Amino acid sequence: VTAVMEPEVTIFRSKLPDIEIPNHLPLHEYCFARAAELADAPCLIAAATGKTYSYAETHLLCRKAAAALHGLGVGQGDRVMILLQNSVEFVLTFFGASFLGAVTTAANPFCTPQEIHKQFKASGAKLIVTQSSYVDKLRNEAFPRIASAGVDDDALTVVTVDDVPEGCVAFWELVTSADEGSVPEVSISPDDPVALPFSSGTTGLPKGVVLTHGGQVSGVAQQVDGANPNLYMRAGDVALCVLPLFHIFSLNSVLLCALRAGAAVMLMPRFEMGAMLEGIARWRVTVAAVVPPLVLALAKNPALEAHDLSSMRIVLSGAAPLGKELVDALRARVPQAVFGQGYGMTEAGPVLSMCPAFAKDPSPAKPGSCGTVVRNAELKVVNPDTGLSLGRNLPGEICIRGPQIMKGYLNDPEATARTIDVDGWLHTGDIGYVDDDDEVFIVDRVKELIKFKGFQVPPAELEALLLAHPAIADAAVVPQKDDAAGEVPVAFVVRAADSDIAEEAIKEYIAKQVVFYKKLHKVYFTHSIPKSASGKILRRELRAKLATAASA
Ligand code: 4UU
Repeated sequence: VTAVMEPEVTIFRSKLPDIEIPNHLPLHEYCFARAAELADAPCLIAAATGKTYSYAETHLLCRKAAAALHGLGVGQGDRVMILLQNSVEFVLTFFGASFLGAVTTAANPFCTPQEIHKQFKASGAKLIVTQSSYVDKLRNEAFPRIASAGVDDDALTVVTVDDVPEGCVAFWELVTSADEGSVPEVSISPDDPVALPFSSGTTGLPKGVVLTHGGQVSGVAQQVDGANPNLYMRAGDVALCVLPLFHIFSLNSVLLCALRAGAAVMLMPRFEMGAMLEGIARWRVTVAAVVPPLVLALAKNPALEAHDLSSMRIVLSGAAPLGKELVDALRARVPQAVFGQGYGMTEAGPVLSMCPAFAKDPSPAKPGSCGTVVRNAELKVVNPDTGLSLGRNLPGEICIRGPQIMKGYLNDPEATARTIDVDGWLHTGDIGYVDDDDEVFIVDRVKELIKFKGFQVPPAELEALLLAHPAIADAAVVPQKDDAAGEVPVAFVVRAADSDIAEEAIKEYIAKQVVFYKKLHKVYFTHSIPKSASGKILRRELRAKLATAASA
């Protein structure tokens, strides 16, 4: 008998020691653990109104929101959809649902009715919290009829945070009158879902990513807990929350981490340069989570000089690659701040690695690095073709394992099995390497995903729309490099026989059906789409075609 050789696996771990993670706690209990101690400290700051809420007020309002949702029929395991910009109401709904053992799925309110409906349907949400201006999107025929008197079994309950259009329920009226003592006692297990963001992962259409209480507690603890937190925030810090909370970067690394650390969260409903700079100066923002296009906008903006940004201590960039030149351009204008990157993926809970220069006891990070793997987790790099583990400095697919990763995709065991292998490794579809100093560098992406300013653009979604057009015989959507957005989606299209459909017509056809960042920036007509024997689009070939065209 010949012994089967176990292939050797190189596992990379954090340079910081592992910590104790209280992941038996429900997420709300974990995040508000110091609510009593910090009762009068600022917790939420609504930048738009200037209103601030202390930890005691926020905690109380979250429990009132739970009671209000419960009164509307929301119970353990139910899904609540949030269709809001960053706001106090977003936070209250998220934690209100958490208290009940319910699950929130947040969507971009700028999405089209069709896009929102897909997530609504897939998530099985029974109630939507939104603002009055978005209600018309829900009057689309795809949605169930909006209940006319609050609770009604077949109808959709729509709660609005401002005005109350016909059939909708007033958020604040319910929340202020709710009795926080009426929140039912629920027993929440660490394995229970708490959040359901949507992501296309490495392939296909957007899928519900099941993030659990225990997983989110772990993911937050890996960043901000322990004697030497990797992302050091404390009471007195003010975190800028301008990235949308429906995306996991902002939800997890800003909101949840800041609350756990006892910091205040300055909520901005949208990105508007002037308001953001004023907010940073007025509320003395210390920690800013940003995406590379925001760094670009800041670096180029002359208004920066007119604002006092001296409070800024940490600038954490993520969701897309951040170039060294860009950092240098901004660093000169905010010299006292530490710049660095986090590397995250919705399915990974989300953070895989974080800049060690953000730690309480900091260590330096090189330009372009995404920091070191978070604590209590394992990272490996594998050859994407053979799956064999690679050593230092060798690029391959990054895989992560730990208590923070998703439980799986909602109702999609096949997609889950393709992403998390039997040994518990989550395959990211990112190509990167770990250097001699344990720093992670991302160099490429083998998955289909396109990222426009950090927003997900799933090619499969656009391809399905293109193929539904009678004048289009075949199509493929791939990323094209772009200075401002990082990447933009472009299409290769095979016209149907006898069709002479023009580029503009195709772009308009798509633009009508999708949110702004999924719009096609270019259509290339071609005679065929390169495919493998099994029918998979050879995206690498198309990307190479674009690259040669660009350099020609
Ligand atoms: C190069 O983008 C995210 C989450 C980002 C995040 C979260 C918490 C960053 C820092 C943080 O603290 O999630 P998704 O699911 O929208 O997109 C995931 C993909 C990754 O697989 C990778 O391809 O976005 C890309 N990405 C990055 N690429 C994410 N961060 C980076 C990065 N550099 N720093």
